[in-house]
Amino acid sequence: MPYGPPLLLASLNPIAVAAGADIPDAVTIDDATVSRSDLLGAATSVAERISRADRVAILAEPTLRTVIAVVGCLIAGVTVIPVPPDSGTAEREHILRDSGAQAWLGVAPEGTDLPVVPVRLHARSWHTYAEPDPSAIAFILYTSGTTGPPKGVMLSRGAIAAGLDALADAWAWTWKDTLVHGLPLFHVHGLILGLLGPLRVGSPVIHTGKPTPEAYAAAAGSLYFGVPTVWSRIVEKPELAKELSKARLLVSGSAPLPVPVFEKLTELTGHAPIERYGMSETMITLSTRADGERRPGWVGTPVQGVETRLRDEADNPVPHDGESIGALQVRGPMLFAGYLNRPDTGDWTDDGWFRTGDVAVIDAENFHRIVGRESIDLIKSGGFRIGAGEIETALLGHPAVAEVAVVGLPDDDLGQRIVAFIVARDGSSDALATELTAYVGEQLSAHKRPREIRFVDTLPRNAMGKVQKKLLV
Ligand code: MLC
Ligand code: AMP
Repeated sequence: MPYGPPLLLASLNPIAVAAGADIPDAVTIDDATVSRSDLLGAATSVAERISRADRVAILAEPTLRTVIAVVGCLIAGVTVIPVPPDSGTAEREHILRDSGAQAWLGVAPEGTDLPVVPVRLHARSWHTYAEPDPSAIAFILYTSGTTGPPKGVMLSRGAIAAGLDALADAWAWTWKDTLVHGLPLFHVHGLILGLLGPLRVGSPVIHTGKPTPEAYAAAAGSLYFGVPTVWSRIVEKPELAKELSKARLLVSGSAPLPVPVFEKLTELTGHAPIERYGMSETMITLSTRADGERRPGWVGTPVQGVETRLRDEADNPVPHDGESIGALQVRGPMLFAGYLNRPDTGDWTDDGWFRTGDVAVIDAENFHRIVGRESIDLIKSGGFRIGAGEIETALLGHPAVAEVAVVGLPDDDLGQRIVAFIVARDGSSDALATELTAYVGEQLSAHKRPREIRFVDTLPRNAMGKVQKKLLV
């Protein structure tokens, strides 16, 4: 019973849903399961309420209400701005101001100035809407750059459809799968792949709330998504990891999967994990395949429709010889439509390739290995992308902080952990470190809090006065 495009959420095709008594349930989340019919009815009721809006903000808690709100917007053609539920005041205000969100849909944070449109779980409507144009922007996802506040990545419906179809092809993902994950619903991984993917392909999805080893083992799915931190926590609990041997495919992405974790997972589950590489800006462009080689430390070949190339510092081609390192550039139908309000960020080449900011190696079989990031100021911690500049700006807002430099240091669990080197104005103390950590959480969001604060007398600077972060890492 395959579903097909042209609808972005093909498995919610109203005719198929009305006809299909044997269609599997759509989404299990927050201990509630919703059928495709109930999801379509509730989301269409949301669509009726908001169809005159252009852009709405959704506090992206992992709940049924969030799912219904997102689907309602996609039915009505209203752009969604997912807001991290734990975002602090500065980050949330920036997202709302920059995006021009007109209302909160569903739950709203206390003290908001915007109107709040409720999402009623039991309301139903069977009105039908025309499918919006593929160029319409479905989501504006806020993601960190090296400096400044997060930028709004505009993803069109057409890009999302192309990106999901490429993954269905690479992973042989069909409606017969059951996807399991517990990732946040405000980034590409958890939201676009992990929620829209199943709603396009037609496979049920079980969201576990948090991506714990216990919840993954208990969920009994066929397809699992996780960031490397999730997989490394799973292999530390061999009895739980073994439960995943019943699955078809384990997929890792958002950050480098350490080779020992790849090997341990293979040993415990009998499945060599699929690794795939992507960005908020590009969705997933590289992946190993369900029917192909899986090589520890490598992220596979370009997915359907994607081309890649390597460039050196003088913009000359770098050979694809499995050893030479170059800046990775990509192009393909799943790329974003630009950063909102920032037309000239210089991330595109004149001939239309996107500069990923990652450095990579490509071999003769077109297999890719991600070597690292060009900038020391982009940190990946637990799969979250975090700009050092954003945390530094937040910390400089605290009266006790004279100077600060934030870096990512290697961490077995998180890949990198955020460490802030601080020159304090009036002496340092453990209490001040705790206060500063909490202060970042109040301004930004929980995962942007430094894990460690190191008080120093001075920061290493070059002759120009610029902090030399390489000396700190
Ligand atoms: C965390 N804690 C802190 C702290 N940081 N306490 C004090 N100071 C700090 N700095 C607390 C937490 O609040 C929590 O407390 C406890 O420590 C454990 O925190 P943790 O180690 O962060 O674990 P957890 O909260 O479980 O988070 C790990 C994780 C999370 C893997 C679940 O990092 C995660 O969801 N990552 C997914 C990121 C993601 O989806 N990225 C995709 C981007 S899209 P308590 O009390 O709450 O237990 C993308 C494109 C692509 O990259 O390619 O996919
Ligand atoms: P984000 O914008 O949060 O999507 O982060 C994108 C960044 O995550 C990329 O530019 C890479 O640096 C990193 N990344 C994503 N997937 C992988 C992977 N499989 N291996 C290594 N790095 C990855």
